[in-house]
Amino acid sequence: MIPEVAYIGLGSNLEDPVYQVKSAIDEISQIKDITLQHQSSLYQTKPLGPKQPDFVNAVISILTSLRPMELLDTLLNIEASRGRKREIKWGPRILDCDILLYGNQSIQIPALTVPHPEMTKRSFVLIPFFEIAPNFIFNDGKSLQTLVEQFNPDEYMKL
Ligand code: PH2
Ligand code: MG
Ligand code: MG
Repeated sequence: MIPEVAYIGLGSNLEDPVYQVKSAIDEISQIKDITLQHQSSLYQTKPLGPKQPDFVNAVISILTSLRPMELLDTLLNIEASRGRKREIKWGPRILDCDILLYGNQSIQIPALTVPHPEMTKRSFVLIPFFEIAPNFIFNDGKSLQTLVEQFNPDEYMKL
């Protein structure tokens, strides 16, 4: 299979979030069939959802020959290995690894929706994404830069 570029969003707000995100990036980059291409800075971000601690977020791009569901399983295994349990929607979590984009593919199956349906609304995704893909244009023609300019800088802080 020809490798595809995929973007992954990482987030944590429990049990040493900086460590969780950094070590998840290390773990992902060591997987056979994945080559890490770019990694954003880590950002401290205001929580979306119920009251909870601030998050640490980052976005990486990878080159991978794993199919989307194989990549998803790999990421879910990494989350589970950190002790992540089923939790309340949008609640606190030790580690969250979301597939944001997988090449140009549009995937709609119960287990996986790509592009990530909420990504264009979330500053904690788009700010780090913009750092590693400043010229990115979405399929509807909107530039990432235009979306990023609408966010309030109080919602995030580069670490
Ligand atoms: N993830 C959530 C819910 N809320 N807020 C921030 N700032 N960052 C996240 O990664 C995040 C969130 C559910 O995945
Ligand atoms: Mg997730
Ligand atoms: Mg998420």
